[in-house]
Amino acid sequence: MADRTLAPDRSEVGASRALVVAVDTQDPRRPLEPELAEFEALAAASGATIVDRVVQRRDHVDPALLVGSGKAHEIADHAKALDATLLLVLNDLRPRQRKNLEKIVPLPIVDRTMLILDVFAQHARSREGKLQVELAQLRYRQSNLIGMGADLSRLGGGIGTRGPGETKLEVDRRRIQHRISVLNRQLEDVRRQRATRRAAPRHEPLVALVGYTNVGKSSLLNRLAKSDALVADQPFATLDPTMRRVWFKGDRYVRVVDTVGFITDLPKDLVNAFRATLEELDDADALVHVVDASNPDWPRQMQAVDATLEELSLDDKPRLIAFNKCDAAGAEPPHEAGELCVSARTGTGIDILKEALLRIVPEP
Ligand SMILES: Nc1nc2c(ncn2[C@@H]2O[C@H](COP(=O)(O)OP(=O)(O)OP(=O)(O)O)[C@@H](O)[C@H]2O)c(=O)[nH]1
Ligand SMILES: [Mg+2]
Repeated sequence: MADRTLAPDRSEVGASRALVVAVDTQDPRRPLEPELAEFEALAAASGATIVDRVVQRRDHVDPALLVGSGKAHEIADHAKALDATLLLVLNDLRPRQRKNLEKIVPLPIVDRTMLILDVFAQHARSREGKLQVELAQLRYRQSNLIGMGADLSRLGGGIGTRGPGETKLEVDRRRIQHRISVLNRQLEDVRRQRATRRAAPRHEPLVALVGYTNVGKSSLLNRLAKSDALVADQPFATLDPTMRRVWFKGDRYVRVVDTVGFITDLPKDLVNAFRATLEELDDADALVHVVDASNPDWPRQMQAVDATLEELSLDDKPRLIAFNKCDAAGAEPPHEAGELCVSARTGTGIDILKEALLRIVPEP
């Protein structure tokens, strides 16, 4: 039976009035602005209203509090004046920083990893996807509990919830651990069933669309296959792989699968968790890396995708790069001549993309 008290906070973020906080360490390799814009798009995707943003420039994040102590009090006052109900912190928080910050700003604090998990929790549709997200959320909560000090351990807890001599923290840990084992077992069942389905003989070539989130992978699949997979102007609209056949002249076709989008520093647990997608990628004969040519941030996004593909040992597959949204990319396309420039919206370049697809997959 599901332990309701451990159900993910669905959704702490949705319907909140969020004050966004970021520390800018002015690292020239990681300019803050695109990351902040992406963070706020994630917040919007999970339903939050952003009331303001506070950015503090410092050489390093404060190890005890993230921001300076004066800044923390300023944030508390500002949050109160704006009626904020949530603090959204761009930088990932160590448990100690979270605990200290909570003492000064009396609001729930959600960091980037939790925000991504929240969007995933709201968008997961398949049973496997839902189990995977809950597992990742609990793992994240577990790693935060472990860091917390003993002073939390005597709080809360009702009659009968605690074994002899057990602290609240120990009870929480035990229940989380228990729920994690249950989820792992259920996931194994779902995966076994999927493996059986996949075991059918397949000689049909498979191409996977990969790319940063929101670049237009689902739109491109729809355009290629004349289908209607979910398209939305928000990160992580697609979480479960969607497969379609794309037909060519003379009865030839390839299967094309649309996958979950990548993002910089995707939480490790989520990379591992989205096994259904990863299995499709493993099976793929070739990859199409879709890039959003209209987004000035495309080079950073492209790099993040390349890094993830390498981490997943997928970088040796035949690969095409397709610059999408060329209709919106302005007069000066950002890519080099000779690269594929397409628009899922207008259909420009789709025929050329199809020809290129045929060239990178093996003959049937
Ligand atoms: N202008 C323009 N917009 C596009 C094009 N292709 C997709 N879009 C828009 O980009 C947004 C994201 O499209 P999706 O197809 O959902 O992108 P995705 O890569 O599947 O996104 P996730 O599944 O969320 O990772 C939507 O608002 C689309 O309408 C294009 O060729 N040109
Ligand atoms: Mg999609």
